[in-house]
Amino acid sequence: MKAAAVVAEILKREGVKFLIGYPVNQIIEAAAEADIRTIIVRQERVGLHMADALSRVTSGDRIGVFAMQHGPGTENSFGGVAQAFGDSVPIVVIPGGYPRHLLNITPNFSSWLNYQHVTKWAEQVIMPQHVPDAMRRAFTQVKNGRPRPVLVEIPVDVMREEVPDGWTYTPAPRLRVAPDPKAVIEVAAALVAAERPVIYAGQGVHYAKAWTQLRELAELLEAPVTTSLQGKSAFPETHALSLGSGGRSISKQLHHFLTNADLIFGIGCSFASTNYGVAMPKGKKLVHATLDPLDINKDVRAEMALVGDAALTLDALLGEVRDRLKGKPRGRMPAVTAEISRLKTEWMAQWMPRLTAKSTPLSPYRVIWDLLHTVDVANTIVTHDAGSPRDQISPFWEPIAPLTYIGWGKTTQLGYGLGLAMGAKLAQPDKLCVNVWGDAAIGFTGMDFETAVRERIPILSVLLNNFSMAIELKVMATATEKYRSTDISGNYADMAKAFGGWGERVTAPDDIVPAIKRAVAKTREGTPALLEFITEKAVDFSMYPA
Ligand SMILES: Cc1ncc(C[n+]2csc(CCOP(=O)(O)OP(=O)(O)O)c2C)c(N)n1
Ligand SMILES: [Mg+2]
Repeated sequence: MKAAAVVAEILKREGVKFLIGYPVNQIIEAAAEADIRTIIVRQERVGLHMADALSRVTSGDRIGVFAMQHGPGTENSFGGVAQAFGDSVPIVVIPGGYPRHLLNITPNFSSWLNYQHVTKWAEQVIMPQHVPDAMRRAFTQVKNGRPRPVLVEIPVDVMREEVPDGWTYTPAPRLRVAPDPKAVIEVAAALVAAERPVIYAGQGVHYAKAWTQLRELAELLEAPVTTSLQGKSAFPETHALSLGSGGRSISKQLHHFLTNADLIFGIGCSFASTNYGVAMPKGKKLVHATLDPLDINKDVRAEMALVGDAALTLDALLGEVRDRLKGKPRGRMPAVTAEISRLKTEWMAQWMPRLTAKSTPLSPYRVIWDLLHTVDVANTIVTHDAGSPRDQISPFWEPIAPLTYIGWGKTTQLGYGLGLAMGAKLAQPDKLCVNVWGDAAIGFTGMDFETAVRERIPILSVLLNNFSMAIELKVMATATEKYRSTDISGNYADMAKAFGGWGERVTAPDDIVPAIKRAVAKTREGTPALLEFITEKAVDFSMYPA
């Protein structure tokens, strides 16, 4: 077998159903020959985002794989891999490499050299017989430890060479690590002793599928729960103990409870400093449970820490906490939930005029509110984009089922959301998959709406078009006044139609819900839909301090 065919066969054994890619890479043809569906995008970055979502919405049970050509393909892919690295997403990237006699000669782009800092594992295969070894290493790394991209660069001449018969491949195992039992006892004691604990859940809970344990711990401790953007949907936000998710904009109840907490317990989170995550107030007792010791004592000082898989960690903690409480809850639930409910009522009263506004151009909050109340939330996967749409949707969207919100933002590349929605739809074809984005974001990756049409990936794209980079108005006042530097133009509903999709431009508040219903119906028929809502240049966010 040729090396490219061996790679395809190994992907099959690893359970890969889709190879997302952009030519030329011999693995694309080899994958098709092996009956792996090949999906071709319009630019590499979007394909990587699709692979990324595939891994995210399957908790890493299925790993997204992307292949591209040496030179321009590898150069143009950098953003997609860097975004996955920033947000800790496990994907396998298989770039072609220059032929061996030119492989590491300037100015030829070396993936192995250049991707070192945005992958957890990168290698070059220079002998065809070592393809199975390289793939075993890559899949073992991507399935274990902290999720992050891995890369195997295979020179084009190696791809064409024969791998001698007798090669073998066994799918890489997924191994779990449990925390130190002694440390678990100390942390359980601290959790029980805390008067006003808050639980902060990250995406480690998603990858470990530890949703039930998270809920059990919260109910046992009668403690409120929030999440990072990446962890959003790990805890039902309609639960009486939910404070909503963290992010750049947050709820009033989250701000209040974090400010008044005596202990914050982070589970499956990095606590990394970021503009797109709620900051931990100073002077709190922080307990940090996470998979990667790299994050312990990095951006925040942890008074106590546990290293291990989130499910095993929560299982161990539940046992210890139950022993301590001896089946007797402390009776805090009514007071805690009443306090959350009172603050939530105040907060919603403050935002209701924006969420139900009848004004034109449309309030982006009204569009989001109507979307939330028109779709079947439990069976919808939604993702935001960089810019105002993220900060407008994330505090108000209340997921009720795990993995129904793809949150992101350790780095925030405009245009990421489209590929995420498409990758989610590939993995979960029965769910409505939605990306909510602004007109700056669509400028980056909008061409790949054509991919959704051509590859029959019927997503719903919700565009908040305010003909502007509204979020930049404040910092570009002079450039805007003198040169109109924040202005953008375009008719994206027409663009969607030109690509063969469903497109509608919506300008009146009463048309929002009917348009959403029509678009959802179109996706059910197999046609991707783009709803272009003409919105105001809103820059009001639920931020604390304002
Ligand atoms: C690739 C990339 N470049 C630059 C930015 C910085 N940035 C964040 S939001 C934004 C403008 C957002 O405009 P739009 O999507 O139209 O949303 P609006 O604020 O108008 O609602 C820019 C330039 C980014 N996030 N990603
Ligand atoms: Mg805009």
